Amino acid sequence: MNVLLVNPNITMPIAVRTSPPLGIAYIAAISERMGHQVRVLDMQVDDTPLEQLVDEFPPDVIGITANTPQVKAAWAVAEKFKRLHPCPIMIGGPHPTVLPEETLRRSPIDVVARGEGEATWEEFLTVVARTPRHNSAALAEHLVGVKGISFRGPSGEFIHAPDRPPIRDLDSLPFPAYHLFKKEGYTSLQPTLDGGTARSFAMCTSRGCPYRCTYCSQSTFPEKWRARSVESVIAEFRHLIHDLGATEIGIVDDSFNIDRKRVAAICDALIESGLNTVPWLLINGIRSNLADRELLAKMKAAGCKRVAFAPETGNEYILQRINKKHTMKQVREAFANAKAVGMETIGFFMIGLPGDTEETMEETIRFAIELDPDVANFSMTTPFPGTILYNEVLERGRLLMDDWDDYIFLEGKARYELDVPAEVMERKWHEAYRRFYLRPRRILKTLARRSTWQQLPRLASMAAKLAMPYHPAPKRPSNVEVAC
Ligand code: B12
Ligand code: SF4
Repeated sequence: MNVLLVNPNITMPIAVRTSPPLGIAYIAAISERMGHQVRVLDMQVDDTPLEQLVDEFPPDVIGITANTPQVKAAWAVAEKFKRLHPCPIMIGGPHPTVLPEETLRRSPIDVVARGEGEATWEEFLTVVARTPRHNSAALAEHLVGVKGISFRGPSGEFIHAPDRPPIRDLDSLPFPAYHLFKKEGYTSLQPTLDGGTARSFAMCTSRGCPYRCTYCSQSTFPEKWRARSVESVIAEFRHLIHDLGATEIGIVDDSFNIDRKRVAAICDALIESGLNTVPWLLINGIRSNLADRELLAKMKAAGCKRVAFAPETGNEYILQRINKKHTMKQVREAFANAKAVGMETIGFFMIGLPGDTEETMEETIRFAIELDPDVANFSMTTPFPGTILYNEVLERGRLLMDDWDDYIFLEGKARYELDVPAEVMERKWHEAYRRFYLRPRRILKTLARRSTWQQLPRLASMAAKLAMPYHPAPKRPSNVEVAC
């Protein structure tokens, strides 16, 4: 069959094209392993008109991925495909996993894959291959028994099959099919720090997260943490570097360092095999409570150039409220350890967490300045559907977003009101960036980086926005009932 996989476009306040999306790359690899012809349309870097695409490659089946801000674009692209070239469509990703009925109601998409998608997709392709074309009743009939999906039954009712258990043996998965993506569309993973020229790939060495932070969408995916073997991870490093010419690798695991021995063994193997010459970055925060100096030194020797930690807040009480399970002391030690071994650091902070007041947000800003990472990222706390925070806001707060398109947290707009007014969160967000980046020492440090000059227009526009005095946005109506 002709299998088409789509990453819908999304409008971000700044360009974040980095490496090919990993979820779709895995789904593509599964399709190829089954012997199908596969084409990937990453609409974030590829503007091939859909009419031209279906002429060149008429799909027998389409798979679409969607996080929350992408979901409306996903519905729109599905509509268009159903008009141009009707065929069965399955969607997966963090948003439809949490709200499958919404997608079935608001789009012509036939099936939602909830959670990890590889095995579900494999079974779906088998079902599609044996179902007569344009026969949706037969498709629904054949889908009975497939785990981890939601779809409509014969009389339009929603059917939610039981969850699919997490994939136990991650080594059994093929490597992501990066050869199907347009390499020239992607930049360095962290262009603000590295310029835009690296050939970058994302890699996932383990899946799942045993923590349950109240604001995090991963807490809606399997709790069980599973890891690939050291051999499998090294084989993928080798493949990315030798076959695909990777000059940078970004590890996206949710909990990369929860098994210290495994990380040490991966590092030893990278050093022994000489693969430690290509830099790798931890683009998702690793656990601060498990980042001892010895381990970080080994990671540095194995090629790890930069590590991210997620202190989130500078207040112990808020840390407990969000169930972060680390302390500020552990965060201080983690940053000190990383700096001591010569690694660059990124700190993820959140403004407007539940329980935050003007004073605690001030503590967060001061903590960021004290830790002084190479990059501090201040996110406006955004309640994603399915999270504990989302439910708390619906119960006793006010959502300030009209649409799923608004679920982007790179901008300084408050997303909800719970304990403090939106204006205060927005002012503190602006202040956080201004006070962190516009310190004389920090300005000199930024000017000394080569990437600053390579990324000058982007940085200048960001700096101009942040240097402007803060003006509160006009008051917005509450939309608690209709989140989108
Ligand atoms: C790396 C990453 C990024 C990178 C992306 C780089 C890249 N090359 O893709 C960057 C930094 C650009 C980024 C940006 C954003 N991200 Co991000 N990101 C991640 C991260 C850490 C890893 C993603 C990943 O590769 N996962 C591994 C793959 C294998 O998993 P997967 O994508 O979920 O795919 C599996 C299933 O979902 C399913 N599936 C997915 N698609 C499909 C399709 C079909 C047909 C099927 C059958 C199955 C299926 O099967 C896949 C394989 O099992 C995740 C956290 C996480 N652990 O997933 C957050 C995460 C996806 N990001 C998130 C968010 C919010 C964003 C932003 C919106 C943040 C913002 N700034 O506002 C932007 C959106 C940017 C965009 N363009 O879409 C949230 C999404 C929450 C939600 N409800 O939508 C997550 C879950 C983080 C979190 N814990 O909250 N992100
Ligand atoms: S924020 Fe990190 S540690 Fe917390 S649940 Fe999400 S992935 Fe796990």
